[in-house]
Amino acid sequence: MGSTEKYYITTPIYYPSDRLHIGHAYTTTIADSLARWHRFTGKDVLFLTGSDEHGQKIERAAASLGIRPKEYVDKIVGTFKDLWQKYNISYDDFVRTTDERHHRVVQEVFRRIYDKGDIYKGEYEGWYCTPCEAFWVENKLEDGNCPDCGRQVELIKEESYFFRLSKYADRLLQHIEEHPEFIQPESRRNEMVNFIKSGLEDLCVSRTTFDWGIPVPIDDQHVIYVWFDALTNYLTGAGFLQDDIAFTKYWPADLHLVGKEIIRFHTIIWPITLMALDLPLPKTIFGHGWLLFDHDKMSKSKGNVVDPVELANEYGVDAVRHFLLREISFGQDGNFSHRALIERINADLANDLGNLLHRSVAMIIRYRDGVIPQPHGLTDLERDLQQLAGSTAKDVGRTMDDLEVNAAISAIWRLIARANKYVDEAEPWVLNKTEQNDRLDTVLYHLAETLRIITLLIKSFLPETGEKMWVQLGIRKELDSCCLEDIAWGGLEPGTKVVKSDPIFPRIDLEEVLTKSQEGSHEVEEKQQVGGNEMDQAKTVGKPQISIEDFAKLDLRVAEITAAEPVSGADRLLKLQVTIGTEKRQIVAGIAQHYDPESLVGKHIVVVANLKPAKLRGELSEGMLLAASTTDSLGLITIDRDLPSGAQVK
Ligand code: ME8
Repeated sequence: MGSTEKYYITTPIYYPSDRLHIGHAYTTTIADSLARWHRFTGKDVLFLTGSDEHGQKIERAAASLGIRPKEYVDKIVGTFKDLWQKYNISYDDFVRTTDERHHRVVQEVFRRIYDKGDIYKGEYEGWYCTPCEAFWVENKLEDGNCPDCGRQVELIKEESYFFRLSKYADRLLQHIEEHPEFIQPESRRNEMVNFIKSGLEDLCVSRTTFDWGIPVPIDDQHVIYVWFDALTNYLTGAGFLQDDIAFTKYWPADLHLVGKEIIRFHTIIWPITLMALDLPLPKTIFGHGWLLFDHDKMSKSKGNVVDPVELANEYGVDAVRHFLLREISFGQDGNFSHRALIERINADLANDLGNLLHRSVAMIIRYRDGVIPQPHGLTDLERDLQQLAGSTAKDVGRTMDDLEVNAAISAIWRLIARANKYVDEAEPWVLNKTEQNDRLDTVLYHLAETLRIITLLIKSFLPETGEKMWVQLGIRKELDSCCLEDIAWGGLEPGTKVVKSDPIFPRIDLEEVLTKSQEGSHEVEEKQQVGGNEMDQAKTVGKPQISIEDFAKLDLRVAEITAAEPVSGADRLLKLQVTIGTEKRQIVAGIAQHYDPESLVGKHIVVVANLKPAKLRGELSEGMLLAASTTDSLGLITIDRDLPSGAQVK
């Protein structure tokens, strides 16, 4: 009994001083993926988030609207919960610092430390940054402003209770030295060690000049300092003084995930509070980097705050989650832009993952009536794929343990890329045409089984996508009931019937979206000038030379093939539906003997877009695709980067 390993993970509790932005969603999505992954590996997870509702900042925000603080926070906290629901954040508990249970814990913590003699009464005279709710001594200010946020500080002078941080400085340094995993990443550990070595002042832990806070239990003229109150939420959420069994099980926390600007509070005030209470310290405090907007810090005053709700409504929750998890090297600052988001969606989700699923399911339907066949003998191709599927699961486990979330996603995408390559190498359409039935069975099974494993790996990061993929694979067992052991190769039962659905991630027309948005107005189309000298030296291979003006008459464009089918009665022709930017066209091409229609969908090819339309075997052809050919072979001209359809070829 009780042998299940536990994992206790927390996010910061956010200030309800405003609506949350994409930066808050960043921290919470990472924490959610870690929580989901650890549950998947069989651990008993406690995932905590919440809201930090007291303090001068909130009191002022409410006053500016002429309402009481509680009324104000109640409204905003509702928007937090809606946001987390939208982002499928699987938190187990949400602590509001205005909760009665928390109130009791904070007062008791204060009382115990006071009784021990580590909190004493004095007078504070110094600086205070209200946006950060932080005290500063004069010599730490930068140009007279808050060194953390650069904003104006206020001089305050009031009676206060002080917490003897200085008494614990050496013990804390020793703990940091002996536990390299305690503060991560390493750069932040070094910063904190230097900070502590420069000398810790005792900390003011009460205020008297406003009253929106938890009263000091021994002196109701004072309210408890908001950070002392807020940090204690991690004890409240674990059941401290309320549920001894839960608390014994979950404490200490395994991971406090926070942004780098609040690592100081978490690695100095918080561990010293726990030392004063004789409680064990959390295993790891990770201070991640900031998400910037177009390389600039997001802030309300700059008007560049990205709303996570609008983003999810526009692109889908998993598209945004994927971007946040994959794009930013965990621990470092990262950048958000609409262009980067759309490029990720198109490249990773629509192209790599979406196409793999779509064409695999389509081929199983087309060649095997939708029934996943029994595999037969293996070739090196299958052995390679199976081996990569196995090592990917291990890589994801290792990188998640090392808190390298973006590396975990990259590992999954390497498997997706390998599976796409496997389709091209195994050429199921050729196997079908040449009736190599056993081999086709093996290939189709391997595709479906790889997709099953990808689904199990992906579901911690992109939960809605995982569900959609599971439905298409037709697997009966509930996805939610699957665990790490189910990842072993061969779990997919032959005979399972797949279900055809729409593509899970339609491509987004980047140029269209960008020209609509403000960001797009900065994007000036680059016109490349080809120097005359270079052209003079051009040699022609078989045809007479042409001028650059002759060449410029051709409107060559990137087109995406969205559907392909044979033309009845014409064994050399395929009828392709393509998109060129926003325009849909039909092109008839003589490539049927070289390409199976199924293998073409999703490809980005080059077409002559201004060729006069013509009819071929009664079918309208509005353009011509470019291909290289010899007498017995033909290859389409494709694009080696992810460029949107409609892009000019010149
Ligand atoms: O600091 N990029 O709350 P807060 C990445 N109440 N993460 C960001 C971000 C950005 N641009 N902006 C915000 C507080 N965050 C206190 C915490 S905990 C006991 C008390 C995330 O509402 C990041 O996790 O200001 C950061 O630490 C947190 O939101 C700050 O949220």
